[in-house]
Amino acid sequence: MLNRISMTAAGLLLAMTCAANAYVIPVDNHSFEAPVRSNGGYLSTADEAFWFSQTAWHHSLGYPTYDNSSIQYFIIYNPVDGNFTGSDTPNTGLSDGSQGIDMGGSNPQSLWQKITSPLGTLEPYRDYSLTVSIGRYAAGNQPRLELRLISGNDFTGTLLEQLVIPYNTVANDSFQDFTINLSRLEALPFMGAHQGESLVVELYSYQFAIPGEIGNSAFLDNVRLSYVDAPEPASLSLLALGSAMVLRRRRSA
Ligand SMILES: [Ca+2]
Ligand SMILES: [Ca+2]
Repeated sequence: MLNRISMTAAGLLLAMTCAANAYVIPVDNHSFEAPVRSNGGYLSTADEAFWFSQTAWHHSLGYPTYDNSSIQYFIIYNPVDGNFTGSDTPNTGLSDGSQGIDMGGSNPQSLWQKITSPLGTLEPYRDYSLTVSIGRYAAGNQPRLELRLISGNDFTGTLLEQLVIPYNTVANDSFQDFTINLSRLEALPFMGAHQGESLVVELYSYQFAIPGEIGNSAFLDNVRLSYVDAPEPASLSLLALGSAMVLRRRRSA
């Protein structure tokens, strides 16, 4: 009896030591709290030097992040109460911190922002997870958005997974987290040609681009990327061995 219990425990312990570990992949300025803006403040052309220093950020116009003609923009913004209830100082109304991204423009076109922080490389046996907080202004409409996880060492990269957030999915004057999950099984078909390529996060907005969808700027905040290490084949063998030990002891009981 004692032997049966100890053998079962050993099998369970072996299985447990193969359990997955979660890792956070740092994203530069992921909550857009720097540089600090006053209430209602946003980056302007005077801050271009800041944007040009942010090599991890790539705007659809080829500008680092800010287009001084305001046709398209991706600006760090400190909202006011008129944007979100409670977002004047002390900014209790936002999803994370005091600032986020106002992504929009004045032209009927879509725009994108890519983040290459660096975010590490695409590797097998990992379950990836990307989460972004999306806000809808109090008196506004949330444009159709797409979150994308891409592998590639240039802008032509390969789309691994994406999430479409339809027009006005987010409730008025509120925030909602949206998550893309790329499981190891979904990732495996990309491994032959794309393993080891850089990971890229893309934020895509259909600002004014879809007839009938009268959008305002998108408000984005708190970009989070992580992965869970899944067992590799060698570990899977150990896991199977552990399970087999448990099963064998149960059968012989
Ligand atoms: Ca923030
Ligand atoms: Ca504020």
